[in-house]
Amino acid sequence: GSLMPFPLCDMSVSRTAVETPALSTLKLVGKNDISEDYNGAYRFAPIEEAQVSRAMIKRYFNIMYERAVSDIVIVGAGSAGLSCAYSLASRRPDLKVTIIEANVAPGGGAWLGGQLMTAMVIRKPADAFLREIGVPYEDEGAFVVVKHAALFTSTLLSKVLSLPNVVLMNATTVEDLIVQQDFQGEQRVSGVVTNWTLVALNHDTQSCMDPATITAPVIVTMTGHDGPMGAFSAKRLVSMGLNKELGNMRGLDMNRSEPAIVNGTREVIPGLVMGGMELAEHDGSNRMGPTFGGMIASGIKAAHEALRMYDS
Ligand code: AHZ
Repeated sequence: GSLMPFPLCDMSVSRTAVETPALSTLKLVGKNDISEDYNGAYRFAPIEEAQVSRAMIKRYFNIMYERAVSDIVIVGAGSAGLSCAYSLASRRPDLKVTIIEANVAPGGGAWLGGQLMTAMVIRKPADAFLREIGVPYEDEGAFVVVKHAALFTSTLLSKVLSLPNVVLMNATTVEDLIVQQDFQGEQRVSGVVTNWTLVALNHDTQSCMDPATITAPVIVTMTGHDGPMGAFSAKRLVSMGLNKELGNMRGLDMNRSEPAIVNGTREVIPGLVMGGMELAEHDGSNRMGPTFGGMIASGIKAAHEALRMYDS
């Protein structure tokens, strides 16, 4: 039989013309075709396989097409990147905020507290952010405790993804930075080079699997401390000669580390804001271990920086 067309849907990001069959050809689902009867008569609306594929394909590629030019790109959806995304996109619904996350699962290291334990510690005054997004906690004086880090991360993620101006492309790696020279000869980061992570992981086994690009006037990099994926931009700035050397993350000192990361979150080279634990590798500041107020506040500071740059 001929395919049933997909229903027309409200696509807030569709600027591309997607061929959608005329409404008149829609096979309408009658009341009798479906049933939510749990006594053995549950019936789904009829569907054809291609409808499912097309429902995903047209959205995914519409998004890639539309976000090839974004307003602000955030690299890394850990606690810092997600806090930045929420602060930015909730305050500025006019901006196209695009998050690129290498992993399938967004959230970075924020699904657990320390040593695979579940509670998440957040020092004051960063607890204000928990009230803003509606995450309950226990007050222990100088800090608060969320009963499970996953409650923080899943709530924040759902708030971020609910914002109509946010796009999250997970399983997608930033492989390089676009660096252009302006009229004064100054080098400026003006975009990111992307590939599907599974492709990026296979550059040694397959030849020439070229990437795509996303350009934006402001890039925020929050890829975490060094590891298999982390500190991406901090390391690339050094290998490109835009920074002499990595500062390298220092040993743990909660009291020095958290304010250093928050107050140091800034435009490290034109067009590029760096924050979260990636900044510890860039600046050579301490790590803080399993306390997340610094990541939240660094994300908020990065949002302020990004807006200042965008609006200037
Ligand atoms: O997958 C990475 C993670 O989700 C992602 N990422 C890294 N490189 C990427 C690339 N392209 C796209 N090239 C990339 N995505 O970035 C995310 C970083 O999240 P994270 O949780 O690792 O970093 P964060 O700075 O948001 O939070 C750090 C949390 C830490 S580490 C620490 C310590 O070691 O003492 N303490 C805290 C609170």
